Amino acid sequence: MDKITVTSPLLPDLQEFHEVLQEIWDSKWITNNGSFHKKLEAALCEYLKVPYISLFTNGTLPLLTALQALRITGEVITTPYSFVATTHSIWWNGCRPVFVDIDPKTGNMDPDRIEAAITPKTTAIMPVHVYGKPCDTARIKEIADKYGLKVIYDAAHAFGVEVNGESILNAGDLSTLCFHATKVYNTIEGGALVMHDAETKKRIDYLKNFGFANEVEVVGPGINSKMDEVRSAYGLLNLKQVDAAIDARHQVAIRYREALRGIKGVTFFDDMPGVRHNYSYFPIFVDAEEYGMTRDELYFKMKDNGVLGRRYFYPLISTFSTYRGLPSASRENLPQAHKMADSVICLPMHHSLNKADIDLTISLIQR
Ligand code: T4K
Repeated sequence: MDKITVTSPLLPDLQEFHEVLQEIWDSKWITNNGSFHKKLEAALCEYLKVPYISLFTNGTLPLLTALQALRITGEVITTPYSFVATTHSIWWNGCRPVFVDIDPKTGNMDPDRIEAAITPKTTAIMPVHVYGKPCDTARIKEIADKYGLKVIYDAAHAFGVEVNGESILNAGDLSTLCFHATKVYNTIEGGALVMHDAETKKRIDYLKNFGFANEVEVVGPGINSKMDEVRSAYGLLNLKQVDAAIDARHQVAIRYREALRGIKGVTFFDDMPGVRHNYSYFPIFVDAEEYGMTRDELYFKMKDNGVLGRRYFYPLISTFSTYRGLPSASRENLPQAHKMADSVICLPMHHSLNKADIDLTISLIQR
């Protein structure tokens, strides 16, 4: 039996990829800000409607580098309901993550809880647009401005997401992207930082290249996180088909919603008004009492039948050994995040799901 996986990578046409590989081979320039790297940065700025972008080798290094670039120290307010890389980036920068509970209506950090978490040591807020659902960026900006804090959005899930025609990636001081194979848009492994001005891009471009400003000057403790030419070229090809992939995902979401609406004990998010969603994930939430089966019972039943959903984001980051001793990691501080983590299943969601895959997934939930 073929398994139906939670996602499947968007792959460029192999013949077209072969042609660009030939070009790279002929040029003998395979990394370090080559021509495909430059072309992909320009193309992504246009597609994403952002002024400046810097490519990275994955989605974790932009998080690490953003905190370095803004010289963040002390405490960083963040959400426990994310992939673990979000909090690890704070820890790797020698800062202390401070967890704030989520808003159950979106899964994102609850802005009403941020102020109570601010201390004299707080220097930044790192929210996540989880599942690509936009955070309340206006409210977060208001709080950040009031207390003089920086805002770095982990926008790993928010490729192409817009609110009232504007990219969500323009919110905050910096936004990070992830182009992993499992995402809506991928460069196999890859990522990016989005910034507002050329000076910040210059600094970040130095930092991702060991801090080199020129052949002899190192202006900061940089790292190596440059995207190479092969993945940049692959990324250019994938950009041509990402809109069609998002449309296909949208159709899957429509079908899931039609079929699952009205099942007692199963809820899901609807689209938000004015938002161009990317349908990166399709989480459902299982209320065991109402549904008559626990989340895990349903999850393993699906698995036994070849439907491999995933429990993103369970367990919560705040429960992992590195973080569970932090005062903000207590269960009492994070009731909504625990509730969501304990009830979620992300259903298969990708551009190449067929009718039979979708029908089987739905039938297993409908019982
Ligand atoms: N911030 C946030 C909010 C993130 O979600 C992530 C990454 C990051 C930061 C960090 O970005 P990166 O440093 O990873 O670029 C996956 C991804 O590895 C990870 O990128 C992603 N978030 C996270 C949410 O999910 P796993 O461990 O669930 O992936 P895996 O290997 O189990 O794959 C899931 C399914 O995808 C497989 O069952 C089948 C399919 N798949 C996967 C791969 C790798 C394929 O069909 N082909 C493939 O090549 O973590």
